[in-house]
Amino acid sequence: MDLKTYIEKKRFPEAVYVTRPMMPTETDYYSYLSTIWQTLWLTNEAYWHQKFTEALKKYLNVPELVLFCNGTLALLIALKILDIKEGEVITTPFTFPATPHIICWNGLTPVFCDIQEGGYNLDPRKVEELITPRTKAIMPVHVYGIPCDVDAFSALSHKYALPIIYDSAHTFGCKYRGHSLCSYGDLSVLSFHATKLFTTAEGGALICHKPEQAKRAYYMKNFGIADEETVVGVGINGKMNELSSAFGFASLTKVDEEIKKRKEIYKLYCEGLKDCKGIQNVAEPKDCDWNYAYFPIEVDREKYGITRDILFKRLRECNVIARKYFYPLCNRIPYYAEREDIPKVPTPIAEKTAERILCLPMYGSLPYEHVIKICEMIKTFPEWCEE
Ligand code: T4K
Repeated sequence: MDLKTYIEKKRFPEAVYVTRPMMPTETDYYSYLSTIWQTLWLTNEAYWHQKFTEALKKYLNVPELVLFCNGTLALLIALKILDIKEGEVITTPFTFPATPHIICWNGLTPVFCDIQEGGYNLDPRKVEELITPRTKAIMPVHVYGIPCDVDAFSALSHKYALPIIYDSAHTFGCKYRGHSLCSYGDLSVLSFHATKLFTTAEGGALICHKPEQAKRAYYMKNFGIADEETVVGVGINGKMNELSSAFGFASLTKVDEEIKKRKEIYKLYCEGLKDCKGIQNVAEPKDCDWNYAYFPIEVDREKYGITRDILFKRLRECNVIARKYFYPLCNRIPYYAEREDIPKVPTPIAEKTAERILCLPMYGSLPYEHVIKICEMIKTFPEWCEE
């Protein structure tokens, strides 16, 4: 059999995407929508916004939570409420571009620091080496919902009096040492985008500990308006609407079940790939109730026989839409690479990881047979795929 015949034989008839959203039941959602039709309140912190905020606070067990129309605006405002006028924010290049972008939107300079060896998160020891009087904050990302070294970042925060803002976009449902992962740090931001484990189509939330910070964030996401005749400062429109809030409220009861299903899929992948030389998957993080939001693998070309990019291409040909989260690295994006004021810090671990990473399909409704077939494909590709 030649490669073409092999692919034709193996190909899924329909695309198997990297993720699919967890939807509320139609009955729940439609019944909740009737409130919107009755009241004609579509946005501006109405009924579902309030219900959803309270339900989320309870589910996540966090003191203060402010809803947003997406995670990026929540990140933008998180930095904004700290009132940093100029300087640098140390962050990771191994993230979605939203992370460094919002540092720039705040008029600040991102400094990209390398990630941990054998991990995906910002390395606190390397961060410490980059701290200077220009450093104003640290913004780590809990990549794939894997907890950052929160103790080390907290120690840095105390030692240098620097706020820690976690990009917790991937962490919904993760608990670390018994607490929601998004409750760590000074400020923390969740994303509820359609590709996330828990979604409101577009959406996000800022988690903080101080009521006055929540209040500032609330004003800032609402044009700086405090009441009909009072504008307390410059704001933006970052509000979540009623349709999204009701969607989130209706989905909340399904999250734990979704995580359970993903855990089974995680186990199936681990079993299916365990004897596959050169393919390494992520171990469950310690002290963590994980959310299994992603299933990243790393491809070691020497041991596996073909590169990540060839594997990616072959999977595409077979209708498996795996994704290179996160390639290219943010410090390789021309805008950042060419900005002369951004220190050119070597990030060899992140470089290596970005060349090897591939996220396989992972979502609760992914059929087990698909997982088994994808594992078989990955195991047998090197025999069939010349570079
Ligand atoms: N920080 C981090 C670390 C992040 O990962 C993100 C977002 C943010 C901050 C910003 O948060 P938000 O402002 O977005 O709330 C996606 C998302 O657009 C992005 O939200 C996410 N990270 C990033 C990791 O992934 P794409 O370009 O991969 O999305 P797309 O449209 O290619 O979708 C991927 C797959 O998901 C599709 O192949 C099929 C499935 N899908 C997607 C959509 C939109 C669906 O089944 N239904 C859908 O409606 O960026």
